[in-house]
Amino acid sequence: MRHLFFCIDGHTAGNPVRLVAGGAPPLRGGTMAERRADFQARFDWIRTSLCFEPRGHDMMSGGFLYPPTRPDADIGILFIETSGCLPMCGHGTIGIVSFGLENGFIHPREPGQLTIEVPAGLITVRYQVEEGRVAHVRIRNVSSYLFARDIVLDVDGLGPLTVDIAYGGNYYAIVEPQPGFDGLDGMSARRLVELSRRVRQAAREAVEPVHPLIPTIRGVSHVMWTDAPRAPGADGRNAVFYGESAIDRSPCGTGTSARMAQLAARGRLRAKDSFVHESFIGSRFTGRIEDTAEVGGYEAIVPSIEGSARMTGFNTIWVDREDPFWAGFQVT
Ligand code: PYC
Repeated sequence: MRHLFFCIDGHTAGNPVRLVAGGAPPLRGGTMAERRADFQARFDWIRTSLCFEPRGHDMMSGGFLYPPTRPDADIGILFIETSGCLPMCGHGTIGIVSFGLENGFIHPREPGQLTIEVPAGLITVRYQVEEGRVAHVRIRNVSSYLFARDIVLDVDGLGPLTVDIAYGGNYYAIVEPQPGFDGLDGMSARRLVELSRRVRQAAREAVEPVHPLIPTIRGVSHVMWTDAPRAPGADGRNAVFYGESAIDRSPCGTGTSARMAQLAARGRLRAKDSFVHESFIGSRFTGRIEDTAEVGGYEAIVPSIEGSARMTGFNTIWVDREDPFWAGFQVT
């Protein structure tokens, strides 16, 4: 039996985005968070077959468009990635919105803006079209906050490492330069993956953050290594680890949101400040603190992130149950 998926492939700031525009399974649930749980319970093979080898790779990431479950939203997005179904994905949203608009899969009620329901809540997007292309997308993300500061982890090979844990749609362990981590210069992606696995494991043993309003969002899933910027005009640089072996090629939307929340909580950024974030490959997102907020008793910010995406092609993928690797595989 062959399952067919029509995909629009591309990237946001260098990180892959696969918009699965045809083949989305019908999902049960009264919210996108419930639909996410239903997808994970009944259709996770679609994620693994489209994201893992041989149809994907370690960084593969994307999502499906759904009708929203609430009247104030234009669309719903379900994210898929090598690590699972993220509650929110910033680079994914920029790509999905761009490719969806450019190919007529998204019809905004008001041109130039969209309200989108994602498993982590409601986000809004503003975009500009230039010569038929979506040139820029700015996401007003979910409220983001610093969950814990100065957690000391004993990391094999690095010694004690002090991290903060912050939420920007996913929970991040944020590592700043310190004894044990000199910064990103001279660090290979391979070395970062190796160290990140240990840092994430140690962080998971130390704390289990749970979102105060959406308890299905829990646990440290990502590790962000930070450093001073390289290029003029940037404010910071990062390398984000996700899944089992991925270093984000984009500056990471939820990671930039978490970083801004951490810096705001530490008094290093203020409301209305912007924050230009460089990725591991030098691509950029421009973040901004739009407002202050509160998440279940935590002081929070409302971050926004701007970036752009490019399509690389259409991809009709089939998953053939006779294929020994129909559900995909990973090599770690
Ligand atoms: O942009 O939010 C993001 C993201 C999460 C994982 C990879 N990119």
